[in-house]
Amino acid sequence: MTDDFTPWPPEFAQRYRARGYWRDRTLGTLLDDGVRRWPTRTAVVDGDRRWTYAELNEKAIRLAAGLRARGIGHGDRVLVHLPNLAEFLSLMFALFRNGAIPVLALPPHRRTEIVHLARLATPVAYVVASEFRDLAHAVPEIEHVFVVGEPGEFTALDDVADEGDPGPGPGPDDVAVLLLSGGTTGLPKLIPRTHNDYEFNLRASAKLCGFDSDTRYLAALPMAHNFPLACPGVLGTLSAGGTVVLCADADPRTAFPLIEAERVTATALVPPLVLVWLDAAEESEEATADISSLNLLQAGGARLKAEAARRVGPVLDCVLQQVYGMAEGLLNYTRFRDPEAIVNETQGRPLCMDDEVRIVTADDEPVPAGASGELLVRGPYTIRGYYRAAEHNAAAFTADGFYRSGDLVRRLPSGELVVEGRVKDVINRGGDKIPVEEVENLLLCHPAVHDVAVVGIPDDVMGERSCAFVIARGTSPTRKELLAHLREHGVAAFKLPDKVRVLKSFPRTAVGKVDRESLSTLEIRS
Ligand code: J2J
Repeated sequence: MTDDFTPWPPEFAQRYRARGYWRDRTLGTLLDDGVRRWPTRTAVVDGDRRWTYAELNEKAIRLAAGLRARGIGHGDRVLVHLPNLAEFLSLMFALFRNGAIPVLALPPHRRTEIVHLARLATPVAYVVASEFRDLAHAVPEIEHVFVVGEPGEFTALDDVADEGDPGPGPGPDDVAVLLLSGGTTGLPKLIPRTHNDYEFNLRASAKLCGFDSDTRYLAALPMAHNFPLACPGVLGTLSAGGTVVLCADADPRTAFPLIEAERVTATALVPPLVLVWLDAAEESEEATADISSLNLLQAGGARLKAEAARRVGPVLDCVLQQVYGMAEGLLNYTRFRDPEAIVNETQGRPLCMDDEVRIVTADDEPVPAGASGELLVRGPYTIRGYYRAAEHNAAAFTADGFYRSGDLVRRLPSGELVVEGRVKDVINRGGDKIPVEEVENLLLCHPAVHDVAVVGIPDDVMGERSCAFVIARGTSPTRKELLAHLREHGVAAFKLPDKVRVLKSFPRTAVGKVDRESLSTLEIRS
């Protein structure tokens, strides 16, 4: 694995062990406490299916054995493309035990993303929900296709489960999961998280958030994302002996009745959904379900406006926690005891004392106290390199191992961070990250597009929406044509430009680059 993964230097690894961050446990053992102490307690609720800890564990072990019987084991990659289904969890624990590495595609991903992930990770198996199982035809090089639900011409995941030995399993410094980066320029990168670092990530997060065996966590966001997966998310909940309640989507009409029925205590949302929940709770006071069991609402993935933050307590009658995180590692949380102004107006402070955060100028010099600059970070759960990306890593990390987040932040004297913008070419559309270059390259393949710049435009609800500025080749293309073109390539719907504007030429910066900032203001003024 060493070509694919950049380990922490030995002196750091030693320190992280000595301080108790790394416990040399693998994620497969995470369920063990629950199984030992509360075998009959409910681990996961998915519609009318309820699995106890013992059942979830047994399913995971049988699946791990079945995968091994098919030759899938330690170090192999398995591309996982599932919405919030209970099988997502049995599969994750099966892979954690068996040593094969889940590569977590997001549910909205389509052909372009799946083909890219397959090329990058060279998986031996694709586990896909029946609703998008046809995508398997786009990646014929993947040997096994396992389907959750109606398998059609493929194998049902249920049929993989087997008696037998799940195999020796991985070591604690092995890669446990490959997460998708939302933070990088160009094509999406894969983020190798080890058992040791991810176990710390979710354990420390669960502790900070007070998760215990009474926690009933609603997975409203797709679990394939780091935030609902491990911050503390579903894995943090299961490590604490709580119950995970799966939600097909985060619409209040789906989520509120579930909160009432399952007495949900905690959940995580992106800011646009916080607004939707606030409006739903305010508008239909009588008709709405009783969501009084909800104690904690985490908001993260994009900047939550202070006005929205202030409404959460009074309207939803729960505690708000802002989470500024990244799949690459660093997590910042506001704390329960923080004054209201901190909770409403900042994105919190680092999870761990050994998260080393530097805020720097474009020349990598530290900014004066309180000034804004790019956040660089290293620490016990922040990666030292992307997977199979040597060239990109040289730019994305400093020589001494700090990850360049691309985020512009400033630090308050009290230590909290405020996210003010970014230096990377990514549009944050309400928490969904749009890699600008990827979309531009697809649009450039359209015959009527001579040149294109995809730019983020400020938006009250989403934070940002995307606008494609196009210089036409011949007749100007319409938005409809361009969207049809992108759909034909099969890209996640959140990457489709919200607007298209045709220009004669692009404004340029002094060095001749496309001036994205003036494009953005051009659209605001129009
Ligand atoms: C502003 N920008 C934010 C916030 C993330 C918890 C929460 C979020 C993510 C996540 C995550 C933000 N305010 N509160 O993995 O565990 C932007 C930043 C950051 C990028 C990372 C978690 N919270 N962001 O969103 O890997 O730009 O992770 O660098 O998808 O989202 O995106 P991603």
